[in-house]
Amino acid sequence: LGAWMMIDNKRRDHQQGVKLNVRDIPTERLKDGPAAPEFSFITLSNGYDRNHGPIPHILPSSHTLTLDGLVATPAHHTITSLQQLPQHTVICALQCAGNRRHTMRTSIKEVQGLDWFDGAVMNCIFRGPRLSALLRAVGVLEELDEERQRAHVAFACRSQPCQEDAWYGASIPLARALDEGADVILALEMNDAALPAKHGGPVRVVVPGVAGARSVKWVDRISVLMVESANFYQQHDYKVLPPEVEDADSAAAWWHRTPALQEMPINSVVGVPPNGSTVKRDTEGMVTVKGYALPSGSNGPVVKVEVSADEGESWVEAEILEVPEEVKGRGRLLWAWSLWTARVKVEKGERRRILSRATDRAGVVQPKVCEWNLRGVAYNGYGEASDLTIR
Ligand code: MTE
Ligand code: MO
Repeated sequence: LGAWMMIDNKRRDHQQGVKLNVRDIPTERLKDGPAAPEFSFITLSNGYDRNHGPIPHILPSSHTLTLDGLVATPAHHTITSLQQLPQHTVICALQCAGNRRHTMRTSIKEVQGLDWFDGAVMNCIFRGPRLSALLRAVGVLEELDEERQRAHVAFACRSQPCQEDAWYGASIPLARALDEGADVILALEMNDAALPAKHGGPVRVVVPGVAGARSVKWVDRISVLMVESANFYQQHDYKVLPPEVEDADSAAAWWHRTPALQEMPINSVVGVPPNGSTVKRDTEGMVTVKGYALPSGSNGPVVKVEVSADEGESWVEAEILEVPEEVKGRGRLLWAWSLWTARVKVEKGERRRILSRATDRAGVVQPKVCEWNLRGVAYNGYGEASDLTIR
């Protein structure tokens, strides 16, 4: 599972962006991962991490998880009791909703938020009990009547004071939580080892296909509610605000009217050649292009990736790489990313671009442009390597 390409994972705390209200949090704790992780099919050790507060270091033996809210019999779990339940494996690409925010900023206009390039994503093997099994055990009705269609399952981490709230929390619709096909788990392991502290160890939620913000790390309370989580990051962040909302003041009136972002859209990114690089064509005038593609939250996997070296006039189909032998058979692949490669003919010149676009199982094609939103979330315009010098 060696490194296959590098993805630019730069980000900076953009000056005009949302002011990082760091308060008492040591700045080194707010770092969001290495500058340029190596991308292999399974992201092994250098995946991004995103923390809205300090990383708590929790002894597994002292951690408890409460299940409460609209359930028949509230319950407590320990890490040991979670380990004793049937374990389910999920291979999924976990991504921050702000992945590719830099491209939205630079190709459309200024946005607020950490200046993520293309590396706020990792594709890992997660393992742990199914959320649906835990919820059934405490007596959540499987038959959802009309009222219950609006119910949410809220995840909280009360041991982490955050920049914008006293704790971290998020919620997903109860229907998704109860749907076995949605593969929501409480991960105790990542890549066949105990979940590392920075990724939420000893236990985190993993909601495949949904914005990473809902996969609450160090989760210590799960509540069935008739409303969404009241947490700041559910209510006032991670939403696709309408394009007319252009600053924080006008956003104030819009947060409660805008749905929380859940499923992420079909996406793809060009990783090789990197932006701004000089590329020498081979003897046939061809250039090798590599990248990743991300499935949408409901119609994975990615079934096709195409590449264009003439601004979208013509497209060549990329080859989607086979999944490594050691990963095959470990789980369904509908939540995983696809790594792809293509050879395209490119004209010599400067400031050239190479574009990519992915198609999902339902035939949805990644759009050329993605509508701008103030927080720069869920950007999925064509993948691009820009400012290339082709020799
Ligand atoms: N859970 C807690 N408790 N605190 C957090 O700050 N960040 C969320 C989510 N879960 C967060 C959290 C966000 S915004 C993302 S994108 C993912 O975790 C990142 O997961 P990772 O750090 O394992 O990559
Ligand atoms: Mo995030």
